[in-house]
Amino acid sequence: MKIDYIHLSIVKMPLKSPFATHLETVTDREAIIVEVTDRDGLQGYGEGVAFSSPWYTEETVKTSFHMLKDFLIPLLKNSPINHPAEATELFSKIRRNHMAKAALETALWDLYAKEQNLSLSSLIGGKVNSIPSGVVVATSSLPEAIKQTENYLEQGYQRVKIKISPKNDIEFVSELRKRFPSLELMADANSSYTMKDLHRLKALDEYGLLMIEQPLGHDDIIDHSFIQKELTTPICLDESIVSFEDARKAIQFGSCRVVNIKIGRVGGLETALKIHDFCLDKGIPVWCGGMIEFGISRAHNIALATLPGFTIPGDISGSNRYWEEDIIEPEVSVRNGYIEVPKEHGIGFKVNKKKLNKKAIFKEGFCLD
Ligand code: OSB
Ligand code: MG
Repeated sequence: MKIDYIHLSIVKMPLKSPFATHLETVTDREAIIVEVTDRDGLQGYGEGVAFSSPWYTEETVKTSFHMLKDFLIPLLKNSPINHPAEATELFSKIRRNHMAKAALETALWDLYAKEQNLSLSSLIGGKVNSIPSGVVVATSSLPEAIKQTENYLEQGYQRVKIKISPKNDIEFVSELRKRFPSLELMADANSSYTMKDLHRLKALDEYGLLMIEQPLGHDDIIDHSFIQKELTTPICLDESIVSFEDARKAIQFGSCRVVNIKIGRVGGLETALKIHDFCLDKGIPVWCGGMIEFGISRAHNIALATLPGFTIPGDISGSNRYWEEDIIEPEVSVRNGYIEVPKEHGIGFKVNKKKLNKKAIFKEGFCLD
């Protein structure tokens, strides 16, 4: 890969409606768009999914930008690579900062697929033409949660995830279950419970949730293994798994029965693929998590979710779930509960540069040759 130029833009857009968890309410989304251009003028795109403040992980848009500008891009400039899979090893000289690494690494994957005249999905071994789509309802109001759920089911979504904490869990889960008896329903706690709340988690067993996501500490693997033994509902880990080693340990300890894979959280597509392969081998179902993302990251998620271990609908919703207009063309759309996998090369969606520029609040370019 002969990279000539890398361009970073920070884009900012308001969400259609606030996204509320017990940790933070997101109303505006900032993200870094990475554009890599090779010697032949082909371009690959990645999206940095860190938030404006460090509520979900320790990274922010600003720390990601700093890592890209001052460390990751210079590393790539000094050590050119032939395949995107080499980026993980190269970037391992920098501790953590996974979302910054993934932003650049995924752009390299998109570019490489385009150089090979392949869709990203087929490059990584995806087989299916469409993927099932799930959606997240994130509001602190129960009537609003019911309304949104009805609305998303009308749009065809196959699975609904709600956000819970010890403050609203039984109330939300029991009411939604009563109203939607056959709904594929799951709940994400984003680390709002402690070991003392085991009775609350046990009480949720009777509602037939697909899984409970990340009940305990954001960096815990040990305590989850104790509570998983006490629950019939499968635990899914999100925040706790930031590396291949975390996934291996969580599965070997029995800390979860399902894994949420997010490319940004684990530092890139290469590691996401390794975690997928390991889980498939161990019979652990995986699904693709979401980060309230724009179309570029959404497109990378679609490609990832075409792999055989992704047996549960992910948090990959249509562009219109969050945005009045997305920065890609066509937008991601959900039809009869499925998203069609594009056949075009790379991520398979065009970036609308006019829209990207209109939404950009900061830009900087870097020459590599
Ligand atoms: O915990 O899965 C999470 C969004 C931002 C940060 C963390 C999480 C989420 C979601 C997915 O729940 C939302 C989406 O992208 O649709
Ligand atoms: Mg989660």
